[in-house]
Amino acid sequence: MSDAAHTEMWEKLNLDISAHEGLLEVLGKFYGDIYLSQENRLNGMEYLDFVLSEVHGLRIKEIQDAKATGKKVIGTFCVFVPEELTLAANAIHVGLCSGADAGTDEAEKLVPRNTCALIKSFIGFKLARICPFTESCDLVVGETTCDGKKKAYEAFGKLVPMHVMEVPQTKTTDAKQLFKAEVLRYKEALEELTGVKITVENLRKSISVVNEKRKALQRLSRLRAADPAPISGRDALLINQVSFYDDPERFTQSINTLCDQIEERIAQGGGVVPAGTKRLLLSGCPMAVPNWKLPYVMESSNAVIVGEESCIGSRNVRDLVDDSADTIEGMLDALVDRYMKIDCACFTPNDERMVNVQNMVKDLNADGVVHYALSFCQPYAHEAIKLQDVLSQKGIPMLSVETGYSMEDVEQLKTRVEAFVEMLD
Ligand code: BJ8
Repeated sequence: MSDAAHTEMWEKLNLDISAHEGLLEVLGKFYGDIYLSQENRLNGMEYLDFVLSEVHGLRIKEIQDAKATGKKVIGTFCVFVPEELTLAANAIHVGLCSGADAGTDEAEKLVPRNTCALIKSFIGFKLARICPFTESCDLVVGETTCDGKKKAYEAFGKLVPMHVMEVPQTKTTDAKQLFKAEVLRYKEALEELTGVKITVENLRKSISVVNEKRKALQRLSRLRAADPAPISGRDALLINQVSFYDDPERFTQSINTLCDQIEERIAQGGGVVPAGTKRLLLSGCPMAVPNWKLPYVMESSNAVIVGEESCIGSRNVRDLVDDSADTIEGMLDALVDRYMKIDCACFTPNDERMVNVQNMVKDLNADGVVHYALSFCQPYAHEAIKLQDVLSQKGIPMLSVETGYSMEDVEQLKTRVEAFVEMLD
């Protein structure tokens, strides 16, 4: 696509062209510094580089072409919104990034200043008119997870067409029934929006598509247990980020090809860093594009990230949907069972997460955990204290970090992470 064609498409989407250009420029520079400067990257990463370079270009063009044929686009902020239902209704499911500061001053007129950067970001992106994904959405689906999000959707719902799913805060039988009713309500909203009835056939197909995507990501995760680490944490995070907005079947195929290359590299004893490099598990809040600050700091501190215990990581990938049901009712139950296994800090209690982090440390041979909470995120800040306690009883070192999207604290973070890595020796 030519630059002029890009601009014409963005104008049709009512983007603020000069603000959007500024965003792409910063993103390109950031990507060059953090990603393209890496050594020993696998050839398969070229696919990810291409997807990212065209994320506001070709992918948006594909989406606009699909919309012209009548397809609808659903935007989401949380892994609780079942992609399987969206795809069964022949709609496109995209995660709306929220990983950079933009339009913050305007956003702070709608939500309190002490709101996490992720929430301010999705409001700011909309107000600043710089996200072609947000502008392409026919429906944005929110969810009642943390207080910050559920209250922010009241203001956000005035800016975009919005559907809010109620996500319970416990995992009792009654809570599961409530979530099932919400899954049903989402199914009905999709059917009304798209005019497509969700049937056993189309839901079976979409469950398979999403399971295959998760299996490819599980495969990638398992391969990262090797020492030397065959892929950097930054690249693995990017793969997980891209999984939220690329076409799912194309994505699965590309990641399986990449995994073939990783297997070859492991068989030859190769890696992205020398064997014995300190291995860290990154755990906590989701990291949306282009929130790469902390991974960059960690991997510039003589360490490599071997897993992401996060919604842009294991929390979105760990569990598959049981595909054995052959009625809509059975399939919806299977979806509810799978989604209610998500160990988000919004649940209380949320003891599964404590166990899952320890399992990841063991399975990925991690030397320590860096816990990441976005500033002003209550749920993950609370769980950081609990996790530190649980891990210290098991002799697993943990560093607790609270930060936002600004780059002001990079040096300070680097000093802390370097000291932590040295201590692992
Ligand atoms: S399932 S982690 S994607 S809610 S960082 S907005 S929690 S104050 S993102 Fe999340 Fe779904 Fe849970 Fe995952 Fe609130 Fe915290 Fe901000 Fe957060």
